[in-house]
Amino acid sequence: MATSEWWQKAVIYQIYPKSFNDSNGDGIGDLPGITAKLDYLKALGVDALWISPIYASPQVDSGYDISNYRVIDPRFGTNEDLYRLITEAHTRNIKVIMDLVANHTSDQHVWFQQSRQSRNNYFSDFYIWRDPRPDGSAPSNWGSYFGGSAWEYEPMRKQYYLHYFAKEQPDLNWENPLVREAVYDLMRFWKAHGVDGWRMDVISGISKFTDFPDYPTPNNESFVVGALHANGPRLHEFLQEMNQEVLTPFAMMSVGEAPGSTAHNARQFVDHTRRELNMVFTFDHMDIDHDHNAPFPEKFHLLPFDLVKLKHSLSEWQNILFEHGWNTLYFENHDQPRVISRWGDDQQYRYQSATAFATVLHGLQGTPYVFEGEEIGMTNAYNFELADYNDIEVTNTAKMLGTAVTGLSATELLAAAHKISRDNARTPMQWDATANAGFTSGQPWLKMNANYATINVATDRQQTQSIFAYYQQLIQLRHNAEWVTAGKYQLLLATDPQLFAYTRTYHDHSWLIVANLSSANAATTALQQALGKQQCGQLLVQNYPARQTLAAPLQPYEALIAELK
Ligand code: TEU
Ligand code: CA
Repeated sequence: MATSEWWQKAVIYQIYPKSFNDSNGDGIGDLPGITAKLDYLKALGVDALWISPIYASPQVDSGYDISNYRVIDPRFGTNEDLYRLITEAHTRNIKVIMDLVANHTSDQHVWFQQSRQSRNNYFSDFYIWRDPRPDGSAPSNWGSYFGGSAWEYEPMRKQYYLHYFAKEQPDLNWENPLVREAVYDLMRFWKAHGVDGWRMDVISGISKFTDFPDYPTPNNESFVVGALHANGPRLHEFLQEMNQEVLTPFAMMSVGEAPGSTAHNARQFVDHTRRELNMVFTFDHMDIDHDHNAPFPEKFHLLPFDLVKLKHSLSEWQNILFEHGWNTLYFENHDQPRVISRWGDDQQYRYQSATAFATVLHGLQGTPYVFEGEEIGMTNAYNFELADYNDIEVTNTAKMLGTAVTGLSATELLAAAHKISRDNARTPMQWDATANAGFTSGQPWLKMNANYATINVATDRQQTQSIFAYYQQLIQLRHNAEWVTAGKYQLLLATDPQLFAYTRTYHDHSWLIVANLSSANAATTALQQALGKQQCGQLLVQNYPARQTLAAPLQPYEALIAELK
């Protein structure tokens, strides 16, 4: 596989627009706010922005419920504000990737408003409608990712419609060619306005098993979210069609969010000979601390960090996609908590663990995604009470407390939310130590993380140990070193519980990437044995400046990238 596409040497920065920068004091981040920070992003060195949804939306699921795909939500500004942002980004050689949410729309979208009216209008088959069972109940026991049934009854049609997410997010019917053409058309519309590519929301879900067979219910659960929710029979046919209709002719980059896909079936999406997507986001490595035997919602029953599982998962994707397809590399996004709070140490070793996780991620093959605030080591928000959460996953679960459905107490839910809730990533960006971290002059839409006076961009960039400066180095390395793009990956010490170590080999030269992902010292004896005759040469990146060789043990969260000789 060639490695000459722009996105193969790129680092992409994800912006969660509500929380990035508020330009008009209404407490909500907006497009002029992003434009005002383009020089900051240029200084970091990123090549493209992925902006989470900014389209018209009732915001039931923070913009992932779209009521008009072609209009910018007034909360974020105007279409002209976006065109200006794109122009300004392009001037700085930064590309703009938009979020394509095409598995579902908002129930306020005109398509759904029409579709729900009757069984025989133009939009009737834009969504997935099924008759009730003879007893009037939902067509199947399929569950919603956000709790409860995935089916909602519509009295006007006397039918149920399908929704994988909130009931205000009805799933589109991709079997209908009119739906597919409508999606391709809106993609062309944004291309005409300068958009360079797409991040595709739950793309693995667009093709349904249209007979919706009941899931077996081992735990006596009423509703199940399982394997049938993804990878439906026509998925790859649809993606190939989309590729021919839009992606290839208009040269748009594509990254699909693919819950439910394994490294093996990921090749079906990203094998370059199949002409579907450029890359997909896996959930495998994000699932390592989810207890799959826990009651719903699984994600609120967390397991401790297991480095061996993390290495296994990431290595599988590195190995299986090598020379066939391209990886995404990420630890954070708007659906995940802060990595240093989840798996590192956000107190005593905040700088060290932030840079250590960054090192092992950015040394891999693929395109790294940096989520806003990750580059300054922002942490989870421990100052939230249950009432402070906006994330529908928490608010829905809070409604079910004390019922048989969750088995969680309020105290347990709050403790879990501090660890894993999506709002940990969604608190406003911390720019400086002034009121509300310089994010807004008004009242922020979501509570601030209490630590903004000490953790913020301005403070970090003044430190000798600056996380931002470390990210700059990693990004430059990706731009400049061919081995980072193309080198072959090999994991070392697969079962070592402290060290994540691997080599990248390119044209007979090798480089070592290693991090101690624990807060105790880690001996290097086994590492040196694994390297055999190869010696540690020049250090390219390191988060403990004094080190010159591999002789001494690696200190807590110590990380480095070295040439081997
Ligand atoms: O997420 C898809 C998805 O699978 C989520 O349920 C994910 O597993 C969950 O957020 C993890 O806690 C996408 C978007 O990224 C998410 O923000 C949306 O809520 C969801 O689709 C619906 O559009
Ligand atoms: Ca605003």
